[in-house]
Amino acid sequence: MKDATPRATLLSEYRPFSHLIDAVELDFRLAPNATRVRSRIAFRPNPAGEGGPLRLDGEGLTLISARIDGKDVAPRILPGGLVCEVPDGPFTWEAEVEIDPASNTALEGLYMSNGMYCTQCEAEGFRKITYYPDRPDVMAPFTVRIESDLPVLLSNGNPASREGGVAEWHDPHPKPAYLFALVAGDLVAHEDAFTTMEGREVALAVWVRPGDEGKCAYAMDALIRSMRWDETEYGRPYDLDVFNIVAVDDFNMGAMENKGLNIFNSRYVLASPETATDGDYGRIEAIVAHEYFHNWTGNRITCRDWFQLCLKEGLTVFRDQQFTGDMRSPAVKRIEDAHLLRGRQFREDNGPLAHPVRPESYVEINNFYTATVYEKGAELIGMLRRLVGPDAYRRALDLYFERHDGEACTIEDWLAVFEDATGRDLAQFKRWYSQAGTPRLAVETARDGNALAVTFRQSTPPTPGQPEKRPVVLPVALGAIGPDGTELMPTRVIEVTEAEQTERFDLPEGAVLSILRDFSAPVILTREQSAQDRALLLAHDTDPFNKWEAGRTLAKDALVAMITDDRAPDTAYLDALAPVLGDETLDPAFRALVLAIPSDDDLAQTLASAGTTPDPQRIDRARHALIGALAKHLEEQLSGLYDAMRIDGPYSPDAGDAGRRSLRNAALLLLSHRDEGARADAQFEAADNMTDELAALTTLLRIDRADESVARFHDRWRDDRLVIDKWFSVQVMHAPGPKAADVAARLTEHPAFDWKNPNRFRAVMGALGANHAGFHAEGGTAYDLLADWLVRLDPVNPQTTARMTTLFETWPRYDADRQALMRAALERIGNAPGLSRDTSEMVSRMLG
Ligand code: 0A1
Ligand code: ZN
Repeated sequence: MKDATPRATLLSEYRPFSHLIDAVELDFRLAPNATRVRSRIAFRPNPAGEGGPLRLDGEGLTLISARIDGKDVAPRILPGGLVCEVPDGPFTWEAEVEIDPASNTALEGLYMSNGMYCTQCEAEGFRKITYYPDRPDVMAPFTVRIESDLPVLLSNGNPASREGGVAEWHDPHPKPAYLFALVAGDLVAHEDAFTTMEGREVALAVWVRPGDEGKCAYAMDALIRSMRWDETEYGRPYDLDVFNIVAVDDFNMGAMENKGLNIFNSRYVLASPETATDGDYGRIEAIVAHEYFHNWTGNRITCRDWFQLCLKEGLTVFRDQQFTGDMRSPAVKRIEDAHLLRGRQFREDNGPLAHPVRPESYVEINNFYTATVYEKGAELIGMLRRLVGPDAYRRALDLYFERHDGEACTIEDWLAVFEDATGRDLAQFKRWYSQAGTPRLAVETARDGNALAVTFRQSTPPTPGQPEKRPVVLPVALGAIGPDGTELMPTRVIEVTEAEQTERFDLPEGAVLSILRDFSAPVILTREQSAQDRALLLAHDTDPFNKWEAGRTLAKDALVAMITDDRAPDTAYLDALAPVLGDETLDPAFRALVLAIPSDDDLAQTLASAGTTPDPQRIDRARHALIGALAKHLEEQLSGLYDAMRIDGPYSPDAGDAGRRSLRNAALLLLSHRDEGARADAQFEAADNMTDELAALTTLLRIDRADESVARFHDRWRDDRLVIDKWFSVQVMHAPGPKAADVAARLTEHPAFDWKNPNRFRAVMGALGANHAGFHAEGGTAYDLLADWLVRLDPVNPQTTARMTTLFETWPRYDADRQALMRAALERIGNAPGLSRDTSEMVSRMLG
């Protein structure tokens, strides 16, 4: 349990809990300001524990009564919980507490959103509901009784009874408290059913507020496909008679995998063609799958302690990535994931917040739901799979499920199943879990008679608390293309394990190596390569990731030369792009990715890691100039694509149509630099779906001709909260740099700016952070605006505040003036009276 003064929790200090729990019964009498929670818990001593009194976690609870084996007791109440002397053997603990869900703006524990009760218990929210050992290694079956006048009363597991205003639920699967959930509200269901491979009939429901029931079909479809996929790909059937999903408007994160009762941020459930973009549909599919897959990777097998978070998150992200790849295009998915990893995780890994995939210390665990734990964690699973092969991977997973079902596990347990299933020693691989930072992989080639000698040098820069790094295991997938474009060497995987290692390949003069195919390891690859060789790979690489990567690197090289040497846009790059865009054998979604220009933040990161201080204004200008040049150079082709990719007929969110729209809308954006927005104006008027409507609006914002459309969009969608989030967001995200802070400040005065709603807050402030030229505009007004709002939000919602402070994490990249301004903003947040533990940990880590 925690003290009032923040103190770090250490992995090395893990001790098993003193007791085990055989059964938990909870009884809720719901009332907005005075909910009563009665608990009855059957404890017995844990043979692996160290004895001593019973210590239960609890926060913000009013204890009404406590009894042991029916006799009143008077536990000692401490800041983070209570301590009570208990019998040596088994005993029953009973307590009644009162809590105030209506005043719970932090959205952890039991809270209210639009008149509905809901819970969020991961990571340590259950202690705000009742006194309990709120740690993932204490697992128990739960029975829950809910008393309320509200028509829909839900909890985990299977429904046991429903009479009058009382519902009872029973969850037979032992679970940790962080998977507890309760929902009560005036909700309507979109229902369906699923029969598992074992023949179990499962009733499925997506619960939403009345009026939203027409927007649930896609989430339900994604759920059914996820259930089937987990059976066919991992042999994992569902294990209860019901599976419920609830959409809630006020939610700190994306969604939560509570056993049998997933709770979602409504933006990841609700979709209709008119209101959701292709991107929204894709995210709904992925997140529904992610939460569902947690049923086995997270719930049936959970984490021993929060340091092991990547055990469930890395694996579940990897599984949802595989799922999306199977549902859509594996190549496009891999590019998108690698791109996201570089944008978010490399940014984290190369700044003051760098931490290992399995951290060893935290003050507030909620601050460690990071891109490193999730996305880099998933990369580690992908590397393991690549190293052992898909068949051995499947055997190892079968062993994992068989050996550890019902347990709370560690990374050691996870690696042991791979060692046992494959006979492979993973001692060196394990460094990936403990060593922070992004490895650099430098590659040099030399002729050696008939062979090509390829030397790999790996190194990882120091990160906070880790000055020295050791070599890691890098699966490097590579192949080679001949000067005429034919493949000379199909993909093979080299294991780079040494700091320096040379491999020889029998390849003729002129062969062009394609290295790190499929982005086979999460590293920064550095390599001298001519623009000509890159153009050859862009035209002919058989590996889609490296084909895309070649174009990307050409674009970056062109941009870097424009930024640092004031060069004109490189026509070689523009010429190399044309044949790919026109290649009709290529998936339009892939072509759209090739056409995307690296973002300002990506360029800033590229410059910084090459030792150049990024200048946000110059980056912005160069990017604009390249876009202008591209539009001019390829105008005819883009115009042809814009027409050819048009879809006649009703909207479908499937990958094929979505790909066509993404290519068409990428062309639209470029063409707006030639037609002054004429096509975008027309598209904005004619669009019958949100993807095209929003793309048109964004395009008009980018060329600063959107005033009228912005007003029209608002009038059209004023009653749809999720669309209005988009309205807030795009205006800030695409405002011209110097205006962004003003636009954001003006929007915070809009009557619809409900800043206590995390989605709305992020729509404005997250967008400000994402507008690179705007956030880093001269004078620091954007930094100040964000700092003001974070200081205001912190007492209301510490978790969201702490997450949003990461917009400042890149401060060390910039010039002395900006560094000083960003640090001053952080210091101001850090000095706010009564600052939460969440935010103060983030600020102090960033300031070092
Ligand atoms: N486990 C969820 C995400 C989640 C994590 C933390 C939360 O509160 C601190 C809430 C949700 C997932 O991976 O989807
Ligand atoms: Zn997850």
